[in-house]
Amino acid sequence: MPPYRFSFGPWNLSDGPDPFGPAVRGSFTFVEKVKLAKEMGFDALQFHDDDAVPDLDARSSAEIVRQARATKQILTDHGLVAEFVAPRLWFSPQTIDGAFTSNDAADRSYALERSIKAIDIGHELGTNILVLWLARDGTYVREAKSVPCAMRYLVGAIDQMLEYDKNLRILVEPKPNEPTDQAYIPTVGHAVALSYQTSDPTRMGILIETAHQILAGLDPSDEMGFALSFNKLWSVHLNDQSGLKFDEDKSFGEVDLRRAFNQVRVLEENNYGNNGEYVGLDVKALRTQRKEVSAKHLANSRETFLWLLDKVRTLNRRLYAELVKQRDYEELTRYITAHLLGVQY
Ligand code: XLS
Ligand code: MG
Repeated sequence: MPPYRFSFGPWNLSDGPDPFGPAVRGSFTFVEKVKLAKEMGFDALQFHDDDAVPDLDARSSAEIVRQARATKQILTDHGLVAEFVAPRLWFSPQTIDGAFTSNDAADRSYALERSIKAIDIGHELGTNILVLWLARDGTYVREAKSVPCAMRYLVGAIDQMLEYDKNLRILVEPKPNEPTDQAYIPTVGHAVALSYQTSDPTRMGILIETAHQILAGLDPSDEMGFALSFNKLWSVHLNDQSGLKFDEDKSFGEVDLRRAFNQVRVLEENNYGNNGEYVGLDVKALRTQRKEVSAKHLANSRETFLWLLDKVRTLNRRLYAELVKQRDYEELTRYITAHLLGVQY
């Protein structure tokens, strides 16, 4: 059994702005973030394209390659690798109405070109994984777009990426809302269905984020099990979420420990990681943290995963199977509660 390997993105270490107020602490430089990742026991970093190449839209292809190589060198110098690159398709004026599903053909071309740049950056960073979080591909007003038409645009763009790089693997990260009112690929089921519409479903996988499943009213561990049953769970963004509100990206397990336990259980029971998949954390530091303690959420989330892994591995599997056989689920839930609390059972 290979040990689990962990990753996060540079955006998970921030100076604390939110939509209602500015930064509240100093920022870490990229090199400081890489050092922190290594110190905290992480193995890889995840990248938005412009985390690796700042000011991407303003740069020539030669500059993009040069900057991406410099970023890769920093990773190598610190013993880390890149897990994936994700094009930032939600920031520029050209993505206001969506990226691949914008009603404007010029904007759709921008989204594809930007994604191709992200693929090129991935080459330089040594990863063939592209993550698509389809942030603005959806609507605020239902009548604004045609869904079948939007799906044709989306599949067409994905096919062009798959054609551009024959080794590329694309992971769709579904999320039901925010920033849009309704997203077009809101759930894991939609992402699986989308993958089968593309020219090469074998190169299409899913990244499941805990909070996004909760926002969709679904159970994260069941969604992981569903994707695993199609061999499509190729990355995760573990975090936590308190109910149906904005995407909180809380530390893993800090809202609902039992829900976190079940995510670790499903990953462990289905050999997640055996094909090189990482345990990614997409967690946000509380705005109230001072800078010197503003990386704890990452170390804590990783440690909680390992604590829960121990709980999964020390389950009394004979008792578990017997209770399922007896269909005594009341006793099963009691046993799990006792086990999580460390109560002698
Ligand atoms: C936002 C997403 C984002 C992606 C990476 O809700 O979780 O952080 O994971 O682009
Ligand atoms: Mg995420």
